[in-house]
Amino acid sequence: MPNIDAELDRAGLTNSHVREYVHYWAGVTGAERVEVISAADDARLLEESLAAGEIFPAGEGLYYSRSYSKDTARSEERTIVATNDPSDAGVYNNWRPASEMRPKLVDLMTGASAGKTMYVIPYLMSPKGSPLERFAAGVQVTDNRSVVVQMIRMARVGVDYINDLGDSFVRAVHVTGDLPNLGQGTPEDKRYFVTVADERTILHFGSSYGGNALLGKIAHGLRQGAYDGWKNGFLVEQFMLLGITDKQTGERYNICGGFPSASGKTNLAMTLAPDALGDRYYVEFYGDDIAWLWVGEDGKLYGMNPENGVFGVARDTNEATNPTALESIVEGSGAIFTNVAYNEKSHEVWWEGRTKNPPADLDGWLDWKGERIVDRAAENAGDPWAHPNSRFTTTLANVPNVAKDYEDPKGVEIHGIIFGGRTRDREPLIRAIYDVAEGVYDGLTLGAEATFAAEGVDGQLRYDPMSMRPFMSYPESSYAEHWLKVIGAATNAPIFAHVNWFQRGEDGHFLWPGYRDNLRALLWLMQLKNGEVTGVQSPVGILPAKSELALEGLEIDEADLDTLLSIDIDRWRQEMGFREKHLAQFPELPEQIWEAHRRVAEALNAE
Ligand code: OXD
Ligand code: MN
Repeated sequence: MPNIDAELDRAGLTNSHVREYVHYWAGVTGAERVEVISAADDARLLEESLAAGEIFPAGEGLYYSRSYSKDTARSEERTIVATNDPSDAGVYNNWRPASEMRPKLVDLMTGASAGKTMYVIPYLMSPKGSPLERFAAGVQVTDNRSVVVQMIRMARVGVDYINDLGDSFVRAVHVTGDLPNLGQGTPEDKRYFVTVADERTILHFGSSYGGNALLGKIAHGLRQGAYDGWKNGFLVEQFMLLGITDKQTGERYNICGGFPSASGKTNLAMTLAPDALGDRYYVEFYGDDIAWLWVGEDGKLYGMNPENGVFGVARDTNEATNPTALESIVEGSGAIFTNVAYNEKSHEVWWEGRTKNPPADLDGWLDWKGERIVDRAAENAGDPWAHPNSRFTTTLANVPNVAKDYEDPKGVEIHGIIFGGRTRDREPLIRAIYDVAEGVYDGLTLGAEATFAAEGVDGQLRYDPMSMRPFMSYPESSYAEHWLKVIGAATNAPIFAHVNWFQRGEDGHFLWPGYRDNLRALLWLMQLKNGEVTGVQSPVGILPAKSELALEGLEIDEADLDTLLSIDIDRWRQEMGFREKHLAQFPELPEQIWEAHRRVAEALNAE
């Protein structure tokens, strides 16, 4: 038996509820040692991980790691929200009774960390002193050192964050399991990623990668957070958050928003003003993946990024798409790359889209699985070098344009909420919505285009309400109702907008250049909210008049611009049918949402 109390004493972990929790899980998992972590342990843990061959050097103060090859992404089918109340079951949350899941996970975890160290990571998913602090505290126990160094980057870590919080902490238990023998993706799959939301307990077994293993991030920061928010009057969303300052007028706007996967959320979150507008506008970064939103005592809507780092998708990150990200992973930043390609001789890393072509000299290069590129069989020559979900992990403090007040516990006032679809046609560059119910309706019908051509429904979206489909922890109708309630309580309601950077011409070319130029759409939104422009009313919201968009320094075809600033009524009418079916899945959806749907449908029919 490890001497747990001696270690808890050494670390100054005095919270008796946490101590009891650590004792319990050390007993279940059979760990040989217990070690309490603080952020100050980072350098030592990195040294130990390097010595153990768990990570590799990737330049001065940069690290490389590889996950087990079948453990590379979130696994929605193995992810479960469990509670003690069957009415918590929704369409997307994969609900199971807590009484069924808890014993299953205890059974899987029993003895599963034998011979290993159980690291105890006390963390906070907020700046200290936040009004939501008591929902943000957690203690992850894990038997995986790589998870620890990732968590130190993604969360605020140390015993001081939890010692005074009594029982108000999330119990986040992670056991890696015997990765090569878990039957990932087969009928014998042994993995389970369970959030027992009404017990504020997270039990993840069978992974060491990403949200399956860094429990502060997605399991707590999104799923558990959303459930707590529902019960306690705040919102938790998979949203980026940025601030724009107009240096000429001194006006400041903070915008948050959700984008389905692969729709450029991180790139937008870290964007800079286009060069031609850089003298006037300054963009600050708050967060790329999660926002918690609440109405303050002054009636304003506030938001904060609960994370302390960025776990960004590496693919296609380059000087054009996201120069800010590249600057935040430079030598000395302590960034960790996972599942990208690695050169075992030069210690360089590379991923698809980092440069146009892969390095010409193949000497020393290994793909994300650790296999030599030069030894590849001819039929595998075209395989990607990096996994599509390969990542970089870096702390917020490394991001060059991180907002000066990113650690302010008060959070920042939110002026706009955007939803970013990924649509080849129909969706204009931006359409603004003032009405709260119509804005919430728009979020609920967010989606990215899927290729359902085979079923004859080309152009149909895979709906991803508010980009929360994989993270929903309570029923969708309650989710809609909660949104209406929280945003409806704000005295200065944010303006909503739907943006789409992905419209294409008949020949397939993108009509809009994207990336830094996307800021032009958000500048217009700021000006609309501020009464500086009026836009043009359409059945689906207010579109910019051509003369209102700041187009300095942008070369764009007039006809493309016309298409970007107009809507295709026929495609929209078709879309309304798809939306109706999508929303009809959710029993007892608030009448206000249906009214918004009918208003839009009628406006389209009147055209
Ligand atoms: C995700 C992530 O899975 O951000 O969305 O890691
Ligand atoms: Mn995410």
